[in-house]
Amino acid sequence: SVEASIPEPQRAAWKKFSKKEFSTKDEFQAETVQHIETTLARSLFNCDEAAAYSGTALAFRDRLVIAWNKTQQNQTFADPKQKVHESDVKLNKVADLSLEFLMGRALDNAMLNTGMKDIAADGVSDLGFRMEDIISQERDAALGNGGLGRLAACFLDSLASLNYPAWGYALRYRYGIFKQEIIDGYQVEIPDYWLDFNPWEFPRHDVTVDIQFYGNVRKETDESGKQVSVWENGEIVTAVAYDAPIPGYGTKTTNNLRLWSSKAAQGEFDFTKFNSGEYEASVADQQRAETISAVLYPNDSLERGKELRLKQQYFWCAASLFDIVRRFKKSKKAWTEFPNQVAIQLNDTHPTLAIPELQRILIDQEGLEWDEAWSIVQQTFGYTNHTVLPEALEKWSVPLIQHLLPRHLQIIYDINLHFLQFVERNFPKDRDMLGRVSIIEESQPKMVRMAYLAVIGSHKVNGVAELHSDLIKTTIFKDFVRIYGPDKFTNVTNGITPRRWLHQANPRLSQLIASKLGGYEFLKDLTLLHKLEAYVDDKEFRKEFQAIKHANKVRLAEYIKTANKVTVNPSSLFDIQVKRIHEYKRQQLNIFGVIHRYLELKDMSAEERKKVQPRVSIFGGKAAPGYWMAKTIIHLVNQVAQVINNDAEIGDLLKVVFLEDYNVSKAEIIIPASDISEHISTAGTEASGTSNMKFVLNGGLVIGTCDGANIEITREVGEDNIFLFGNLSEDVEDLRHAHFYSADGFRLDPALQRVFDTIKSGTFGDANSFSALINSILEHGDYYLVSDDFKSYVDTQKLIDEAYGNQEEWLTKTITSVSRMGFFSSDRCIEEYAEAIWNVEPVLPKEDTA
Ligand code: F58
Repeated sequence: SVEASIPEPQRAAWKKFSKKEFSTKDEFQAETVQHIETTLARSLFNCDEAAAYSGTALAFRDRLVIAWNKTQQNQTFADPKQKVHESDVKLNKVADLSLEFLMGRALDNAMLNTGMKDIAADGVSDLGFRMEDIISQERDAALGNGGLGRLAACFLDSLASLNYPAWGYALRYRYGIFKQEIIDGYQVEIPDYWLDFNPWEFPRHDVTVDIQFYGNVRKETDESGKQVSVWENGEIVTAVAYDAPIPGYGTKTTNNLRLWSSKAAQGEFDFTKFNSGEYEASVADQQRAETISAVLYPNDSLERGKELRLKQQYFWCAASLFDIVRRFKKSKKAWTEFPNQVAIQLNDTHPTLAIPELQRILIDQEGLEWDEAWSIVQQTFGYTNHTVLPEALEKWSVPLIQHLLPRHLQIIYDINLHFLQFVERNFPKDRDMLGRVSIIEESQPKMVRMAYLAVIGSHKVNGVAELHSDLIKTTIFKDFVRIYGPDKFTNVTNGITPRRWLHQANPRLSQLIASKLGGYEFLKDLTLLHKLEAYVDDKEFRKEFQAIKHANKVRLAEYIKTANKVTVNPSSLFDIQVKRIHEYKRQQLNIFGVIHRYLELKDMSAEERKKVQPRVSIFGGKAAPGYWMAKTIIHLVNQVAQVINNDAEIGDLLKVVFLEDYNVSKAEIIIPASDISEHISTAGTEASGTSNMKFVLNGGLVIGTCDGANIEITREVGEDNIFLFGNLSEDVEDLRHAHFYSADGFRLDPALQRVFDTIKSGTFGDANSFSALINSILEHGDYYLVSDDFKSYVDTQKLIDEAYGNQEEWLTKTITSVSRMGFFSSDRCIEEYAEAIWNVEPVLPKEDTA
């Protein structure tokens, strides 16, 4: 039962020695030095920056743990004296199931969220170190691919900051997203073994779950004469919990991120083999088990249907659900209470197996009837969709699921049967409908459509920006809107945490804002930024705002100098596109635009060149290892950089930089330094985008298509403060069609033709390397509409050069935009989820009672 384990008479002794959170510089230093000397066994004669980081991190970890323990205790069982109703007993109401949490570094975040950074910086300085150097010793926790994983991380920050009782659940990958090296202009992938020293995690060797795979299903009749299914003879792998504290900003609430690690189940280690000298065979099983959580899949869109990926998904869903159910059962409540106590949010379709898994637990293990169980399941889950790209929609082959999860396949078929009967009753005249909406695709082999299963098993489905949420209703889930009605579908426009993406990444700007708004309250209520608009004409404020932007650009220029050995002038216009490399995100459009700019510069006389706005085009991002076209784009960017940066005639007028190994901690340096950032996806393809929000919040402007959250950013900042271009999503289909069938053929803009001719002439190295890229446009239908949008893109870039020429007006645009970004806080998202999907209230931290 949920009871504290120390009996009352002994609690006094316990409390006497119960550790307090440090709150002064002296206390911080004492903790840090103690950790360096004892935990790390170092002395003042061999304490390097790495050791100083470790000591500081351990001191902060201790501080977080104290708050974390209290939070968990407070959220799990309320003080009986204060308890009014039984329903006051809260479980972890929200479980965020996400295969990815792209956390980045934790120390800086922990210091800022606890409000202890200044004290700690002062403290380490006394000990002979600079805080910046210490912070940069930490490796990123890179357990994600891109936007989806980073969104989950922002949500954890907001959930804790808003005092929601919430846990994140994911896998403890031994290898996060690969490290990218650029060698001779090509991407090379290096494994990211990040766990050498990770002070932020707590192994919970006592919190384990045995997970079954394979085996067979037997029907049997129980004592009451009821038919039950028994799943048996499978292979068992154990899930071990590793917990990491998630501190809220300006609150004691510290939530939990639980990561599951796989290991061989007890008894799996074959002692007889070991004894008879077959060491290799005896450890083989162990290694096979550990493989499950070994590595994050680095594909950011294409679904590849690998068995190990499906194993990861089930392993993680089953362990997390077991954990949630175990805690619920301790409360001894009736099962009908489950959806009132627990809300489970599915971050994309990756955790969809949690739906048949919960149904299995309820009917096979808890003995509920199908309908009763199914109603609980549906009320429990919410599903967030992040893409409409057909190649990204998950499908798993029926034979594979049959082999790996035989009982789940039966349940999926039963879910489908009930669902199709329901559809048939309601749409008796529409026979085609059944085939269209069936969870099972009648292909060869048959496939399970995970998105349909997720829609059917959830009570709410949401998209991540207005346009995207409209699109899912008219495309991939059109039939489901007819079946369930429009209310099942909703929108929650994405957001970002202002703590990391303003306060941490851009401390000087945060401080300037605080000085005008009378404190840091805006970090908790970002809508307060609107008050900044009153200062748009304030000379002092403008000067400081501009100086901050310049300083951030100087910092990035220094980084570029060290990393790329390229000198860029910080007074140039910094034009940045950093995100995963993908054809739909159209880095190719950007680099073609750069080549076009280069050709125009080369055409100019020396006199004409004097009037040109100097520009630095900065790219960064990883390509999925098997995505050749994306790798070709990276190669082209690097080749173009090589030529342009070494063209003495061009000098500072144009520089091109590809930043290696883009990740969260690099984003924190890159984003505050932009003048323009590029969000130029083919209309209708980028579900939301979230870096667009980060760039504008840091005083940059956007060049973008009418896609994803760009549309809502435009609505907030005003059309004059964003550079929109290109075709609209409603015209995309017709344009694609016209590429193949238009009567007057495929006509290419002459400027783009010239860009292609230049590439083909070998200016940027072997033309054959880039033929696939050009042919995808000229020969294969230009699916991403690069040719259709090229002219509008380069014309808009011209407008940007002109606008940037008027620095005063530019500054007005950027300040105005920052002040209008209040809507895009992830706090707003979380409140929308809490209200419209989870029906959950915050649990305020209790005052210290010890
Ligand atoms: C991204 N999806 C969307 N997927 O592309 C972006 O528009 C949106 O802002 C963001 O989600 C947050 O909603 C995305 O990042 C992945 O990386 C998946 C990783 C696992 C395989 C499938 C894609």
